Amino acid sequence: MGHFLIVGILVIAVSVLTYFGLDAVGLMPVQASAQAVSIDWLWNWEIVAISFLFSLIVVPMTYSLIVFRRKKGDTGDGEHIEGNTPLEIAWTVVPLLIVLVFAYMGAYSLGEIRRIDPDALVINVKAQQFVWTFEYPEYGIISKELHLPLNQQVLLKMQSADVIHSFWVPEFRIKQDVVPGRVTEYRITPTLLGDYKVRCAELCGSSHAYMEGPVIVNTQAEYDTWISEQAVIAAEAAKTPEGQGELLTVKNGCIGCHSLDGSKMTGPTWLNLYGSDVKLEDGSTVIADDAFITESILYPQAKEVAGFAPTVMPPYALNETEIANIIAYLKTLK
Ligand code: HEC
Ligand SMILES: [Cu+2]
Repeated sequence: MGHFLIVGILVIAVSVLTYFGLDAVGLMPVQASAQAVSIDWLWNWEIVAISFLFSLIVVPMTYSLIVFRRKKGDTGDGEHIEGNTPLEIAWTVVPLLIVLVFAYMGAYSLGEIRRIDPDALVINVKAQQFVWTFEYPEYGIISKELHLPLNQQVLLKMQSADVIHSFWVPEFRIKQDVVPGRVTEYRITPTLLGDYKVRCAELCGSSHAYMEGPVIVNTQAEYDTWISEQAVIAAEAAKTPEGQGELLTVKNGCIGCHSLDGSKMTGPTWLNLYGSDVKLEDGSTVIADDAFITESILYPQAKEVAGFAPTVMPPYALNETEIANIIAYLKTLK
């Protein structure tokens, strides 16, 4: 009986140490949403169960290896044990109960996460290779930044323009796939002011790793200011061809592949593009004039720019005015 008592105490001690050890590693980033609370609660109990199971296996095994190791000169066989019905019933029933309890806790947590606020603020999200764009339908605003007001439930209606992406802000905990051909929903109530990042969590192509966008949780007042500023910017931009061109490049996600600051992304930078000499894959050079840019938008595969994958840019069926506006905008990037 002495062995059982010692092993029992050791199992409890090692469980506690494992639990606090795992806790100290700080596996989770800050908790920044109401939905994160029930997820972290469930996660915590899972860590408790894992710590206990780990120690339940490792402690008796280690104890047996040390205490019951073969004595010098002992060549006999160990005692032969044939079955133990109460033990088998116990190790069937107890895990079954634990699994049922966790199933209940999981369902409860899912219910908490899916809780619907009928007054949720709706924001449309577009995912495409390799950029996130956010549209505030009530205000006609399109932005690369997702601004959210504190303590207000937001309903993101997410669509993909090409392949499967996945919307993931680790601090909010919830992750949701964005699947072409349907609208997936994601509800979140931010509870902590701060700057976060949405990351694409579904391998979606060559620049998947860079498919990130800023997520900013504001106070209601800051949020209102941002919205009215953006509304003014959008209204101003709509008045000039350059402004409309810029909006089109955000809306169509061009800037997910083309940088404005000279850095190389999936596509060539647009800084000083207009009027420059562009080297093509076949060794020739063309001038980036209206004709070349128009062709590059309508038929991206017609001419291959040297050093870039020829097939990644999808063709865009934009009309003449839209293309003229984009060209007007490209001219301003000097
Ligand atoms: C998925 C990435 C991607 C997106 C989105 C994309 N492009 Fe491109 N683009 C490229 C790549 C790669 C090239 C170079 C290879 C080629 O010629 O096809 C390119 C080339 C171009 C060129 C030719 C030359 C140059 O140096 O830039 C123009 C102009 C252009 N894109 C405009 C656009 C516009 C306008 C949009 C949005 C309506 C857009 N692109 C969206 C990847 C992209
Ligand atoms: Cu993606």
